[in-house]
Amino acid sequence: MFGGTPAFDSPRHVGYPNVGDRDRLLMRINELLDRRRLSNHGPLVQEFEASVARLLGVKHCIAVANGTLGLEVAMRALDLKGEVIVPAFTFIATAHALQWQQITPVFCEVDATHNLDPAHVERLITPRTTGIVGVHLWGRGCNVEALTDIARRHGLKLLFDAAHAFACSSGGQMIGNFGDMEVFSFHATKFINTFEGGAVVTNDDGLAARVRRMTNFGFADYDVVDSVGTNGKMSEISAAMGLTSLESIDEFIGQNQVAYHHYRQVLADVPGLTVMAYDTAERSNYQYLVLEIDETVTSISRDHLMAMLHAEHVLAKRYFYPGCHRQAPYRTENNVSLPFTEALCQRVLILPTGPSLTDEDRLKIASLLRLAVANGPAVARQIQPG
Ligand code: T4K
Repeated sequence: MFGGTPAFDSPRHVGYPNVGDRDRLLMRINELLDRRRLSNHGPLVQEFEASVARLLGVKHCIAVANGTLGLEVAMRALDLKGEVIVPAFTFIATAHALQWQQITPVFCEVDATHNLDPAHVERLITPRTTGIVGVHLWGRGCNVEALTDIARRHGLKLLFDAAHAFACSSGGQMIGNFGDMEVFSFHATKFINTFEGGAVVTNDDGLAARVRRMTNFGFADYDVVDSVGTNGKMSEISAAMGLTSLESIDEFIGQNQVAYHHYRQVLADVPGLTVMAYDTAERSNYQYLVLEIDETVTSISRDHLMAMLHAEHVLAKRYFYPGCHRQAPYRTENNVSLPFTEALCQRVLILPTGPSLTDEDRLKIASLLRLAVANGPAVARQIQPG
């Protein structure tokens, strides 16, 4: 940033993928090639679905092509329409999945947990509201109890976007068992990945049957179509990756946990930076290192810190800036004001994680942040506006 060479000679990413045992993966790929069964609910997808259901203790798992499609299909299976309440602080896919089906996303505040604020949810309910979509952000469970109670009292459907929360628990129960349905993402950057992929899980037999049919063009039988459907199927090669990833799940969690605690330790003395905590009473996948920056202490903004890190090839991300309600498709002239979310969007920074990041890398990233905070105004002056 000051004219020297960057601190890292190659980029350090948020979401560098976990890959399990390569030989096991290649063996599965060779076998599926020999079988010539590449898609259409083949043996690997069936095995993957059974493994996910077993791990979560949930009755049904339907593997899908990606998490966004899983959300769309789940919303349709639940017959959501009109207005649906959704957090503004989430990946844009949560909102798009509604809008894509002409359902109006009604953006709601999150609270200090970064998850839906139940009191605000209740205030947003109108006669047009048909459901609530909670997001277990960063793998930390929503206030499931309060949301379930609100949904029950108002006769609303309750869906959870659990894209971040695979292998996490809430109130001691595995995420996947809450609401009417939950949807996971197995995108490359997720804790368990299938290259691209996702899963809809539920304990409701009827909903599971609907989702399965919808993801297979509405086929009820060999050549009988009884409803409108789409192609949401996961491929065999994706399931091969998923099954291989699942075999290393304990290793992935262990590595993430070690990295998380190391980050906490090396960042502890940097004033104004708080590392988001995971509840030790719950199961967590420790996939995200979420920093909150208090600019009144650091005297350098989150954006300037991020620009400094980028200049040093540390590709930190400001998820989910500026909030879904402020992205072009959802921005209106009388934009809804969500002050807590908007403030959060100014102070959150996600640091690189993943298997390739070493102790030395984390130490170096912490020193860069320490240096920038100690020299806030000078560093900020060095950064081009915008
Ligand atoms: N709901 C929530 C709450 C979500 O967070 C997401 C997805 C969804 C729903 C939808 O699920 P999917 O339809 O995606 O299954 C990423 C991911 O693309 C997205 O899946 C994820 N959330 C979101 C939070 O993050 P970007 O645009 O921030 O990052 P991306 O994909 O460019 O990857 C980040 C970094 O990871 C890259 O700079 C490089 C590294 N990377 C990425 C890929 C794909 C690799 O090293 N290798 C790779 O193969 O969206």
